[in-house]
Amino acid sequence: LLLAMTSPSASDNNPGTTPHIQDICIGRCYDYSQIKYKSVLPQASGSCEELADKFFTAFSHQPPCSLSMAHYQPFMDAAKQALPEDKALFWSGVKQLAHEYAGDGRRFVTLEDTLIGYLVDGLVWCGQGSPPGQNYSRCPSWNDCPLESSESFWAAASKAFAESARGRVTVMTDGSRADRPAYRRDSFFGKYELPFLNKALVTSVDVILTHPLDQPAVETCENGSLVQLMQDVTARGFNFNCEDDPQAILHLLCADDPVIRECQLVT
Ligand code: C8R
Repeated sequence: LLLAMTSPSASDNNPGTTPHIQDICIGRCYDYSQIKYKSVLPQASGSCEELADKFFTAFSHQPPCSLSMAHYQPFMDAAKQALPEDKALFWSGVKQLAHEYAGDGRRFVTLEDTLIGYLVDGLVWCGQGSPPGQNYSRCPSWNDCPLESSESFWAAASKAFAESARGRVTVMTDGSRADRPAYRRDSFFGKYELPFLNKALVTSVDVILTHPLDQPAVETCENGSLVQLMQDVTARGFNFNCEDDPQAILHLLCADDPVIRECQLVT
């Protein structure tokens, strides 16, 4: 057991490409367009087979460590949807809570509520030069190489999502983490979303700063990295609003932990 735990590198345990990845994408796409988001969001122009094929082609037969964002562009173009005004929700470090709040596109729309994110969220993929063109036994980790297949995918997807946001945009982030600030210029949000918001289409950036019920607030809307976020937002010409623990989020958190002291005060 000790040997296994101290063996060469933890990344050797990385899984390879998800088996049946193309079929999963096709199935998810039909679920998305026929059932789950049928009357929630405008649909994409490409057919499900075409989208799955464009995604698969983007990384197949490519070396896993040299995949640029441009490889995914044909997929992004075919899967792109118009976003409803005031609905885009970005997040950093609070994926699950942001998705609970978004409510499958009913309250807000996250990248995973768009076809581009929905088709591949949770999947693993990487290519290889030798047949069959996909590596099903091991994909590199994000630290192994700068342009690992799925990192450049999420970078391209985040950028496309930010470019289509209109009106007020919302970003949810965590102000209680000791290991990293709520806003970082090198997070996906800081690097691929905020800089690509369209100045002519977006009016304001509304920040929801959350703090887990049992953890002290390391940062609030008035201090720490939120000050830098305000500066970065206003420098681009957008209005900036920030709210610590809005009631709606508190109620969501309390649904999971109703007896905790903080939830006794919710009226
Ligand atoms: N976004 C980025 N990364 C995403 C993602 C997504 O929608 N969906 C998944 N599954 N991932 P983080 P961040 C994966 O530190 O860096 C968009 C990637 O593996 O919690 O600011 C989204 O629109 C990535 O490493 O947040 C959101 O607004 C982690 O999950 C930001 O970018 C997310 O890392 C979130 O990116």
